[in-house]
Amino acid sequence: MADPCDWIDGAAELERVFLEREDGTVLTYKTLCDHVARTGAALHRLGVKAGDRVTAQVEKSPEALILYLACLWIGAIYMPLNTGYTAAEVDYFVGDAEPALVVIDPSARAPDGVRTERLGADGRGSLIDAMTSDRAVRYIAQPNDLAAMCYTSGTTGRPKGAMISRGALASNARTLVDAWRFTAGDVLIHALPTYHVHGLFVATNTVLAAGASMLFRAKFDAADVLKQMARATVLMGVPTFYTRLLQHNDLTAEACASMRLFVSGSAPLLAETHQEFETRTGHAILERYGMTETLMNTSNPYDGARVPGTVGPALPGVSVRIVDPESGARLPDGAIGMIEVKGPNLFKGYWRNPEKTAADMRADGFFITGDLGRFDNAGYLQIVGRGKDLIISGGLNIYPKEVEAELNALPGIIESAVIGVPHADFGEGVVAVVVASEQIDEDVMMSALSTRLARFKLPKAIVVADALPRNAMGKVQKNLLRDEYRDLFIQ
Ligand code: MLC
Ligand code: AMP
Repeated sequence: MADPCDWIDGAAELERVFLEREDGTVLTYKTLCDHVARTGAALHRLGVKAGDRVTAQVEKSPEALILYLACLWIGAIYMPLNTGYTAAEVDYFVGDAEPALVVIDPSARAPDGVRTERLGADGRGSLIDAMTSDRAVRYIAQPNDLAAMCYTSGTTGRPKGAMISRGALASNARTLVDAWRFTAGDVLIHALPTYHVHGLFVATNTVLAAGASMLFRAKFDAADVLKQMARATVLMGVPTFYTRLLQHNDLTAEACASMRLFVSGSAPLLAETHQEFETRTGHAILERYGMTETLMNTSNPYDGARVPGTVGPALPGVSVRIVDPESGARLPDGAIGMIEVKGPNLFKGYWRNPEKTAADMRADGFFITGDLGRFDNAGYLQIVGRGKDLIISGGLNIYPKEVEAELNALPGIIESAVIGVPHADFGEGVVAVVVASEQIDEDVMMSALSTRLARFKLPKAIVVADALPRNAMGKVQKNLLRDEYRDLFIQ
């Protein structure tokens, strides 16, 4: 059985480029392997052992990727955090995960009671200073050993750590290399953040498993990505990447001449975006479907029709079924129901939360995704909605309950309902509808929220209402609110 460290070990003498930085300097596979083993030794000296969690809230940099791989190298569990999280949010994650080490930006406040090292966007900091010429030996791993812990919120409660095994990472990367025909000759434009599954596992691991290269960008910038396309072969992105690229007149078939593949995921790609992109460039975007807990589940085919509005058939080795959300009974072909998934890609459960793990798994090993879908006649999955109260904005998840709890805690707010409505740039935009007992200023609410919640979770609009619509059971009818405010962010 393959292990992610095989990608490192197998490349120790390769002079081939692993990544090119924005300043044009490169990191070869050989140097990558050397730095991974030396960072592993530094982690050991800092007290990290196999099975320990290492939390990283750091800007995107090659050194941050080396930290991730060094954790795998010594059998530690990498736990990336969105750089947008506030100190209050980070305190919760650190308290829950009890890491042996936290790595943060030089400018960030250190959480209490845990060993902390620094790593900046420029690849410098105390973590790097701790490196010597010592090299750690490779940890002898089992496929079920944990590789990473990624926090994700369920429909209820606070975010939970999804425990992802080494076997799941290795097998999913191999599956994607084959499905998307990756070779050592590929050059990926890497413009996604590296603290979520998409940029860290789908993009980076697929490149590593193929021995390919990447053009490593600190963040997505449409004009820059357009320029890089002349030297690249693949782009992976969230739908916002594609809607922003389409706003550029320079997006033409000629500009994409060396590109062979555009992949979209993490949020629904509008059929209009798919069609407009194909008309402008001649490329049909390949849409796939995944989750933190499951890595990648389905993908439109590399060869064959890539159908807009679908996420394609199950990937090889993955089983996907549609069931009645209440009874769990299998539904006939074509019916809409809960999407459930099983395969080597599945996570090992939620960290220290066996109740939630059990609630989300069927007895026969299928994971209940919370997404609603149906299979079309060709066996392609269509995601038609979500059974979970979740907003996906620019590929980032926002849990309405979390924002509502912060709003409800503000003085003068009686209650609130947070919804997602169509947004031209982010797909969905967050709107908060609040009922207040007194005149309350939007700016005051926003600045209070911003000390508690990451900026991407903040409402793009707050509206004050006399009351929230409720059904006979007293439940807030968010569908009515979504209808009322559906044109707020689109003309
Ligand atoms: C930034 N902002 C967002 C936002 N990103 N608001 C809502 N949703 C987002 N996604 C805020 C900023 O803080 C700023 O507010 C304002 O919106 C404008 O920011 P911007 O400069 O336009 O944003 P930008 O930095 O360009 O980022 C947009 C983006 C980025 C789409 C490029 O969000 C991004 O890279 N998204 C990808 C996320 C991702 O990797 N998801 C994968 C999850 S894994 P202010 O107030 O600060 O001015 C997963 C599994 C799977 O889902 O299947 O892949
Ligand atoms: P996360 O919890 O961040 O891993 O987000 C996973 C969720 O993103 C899934 O449960 C889906 O709701 C959504 N998602 C991922 N890919 C797609 C896609 N191609 N189309 C629609 N939704 C998607």
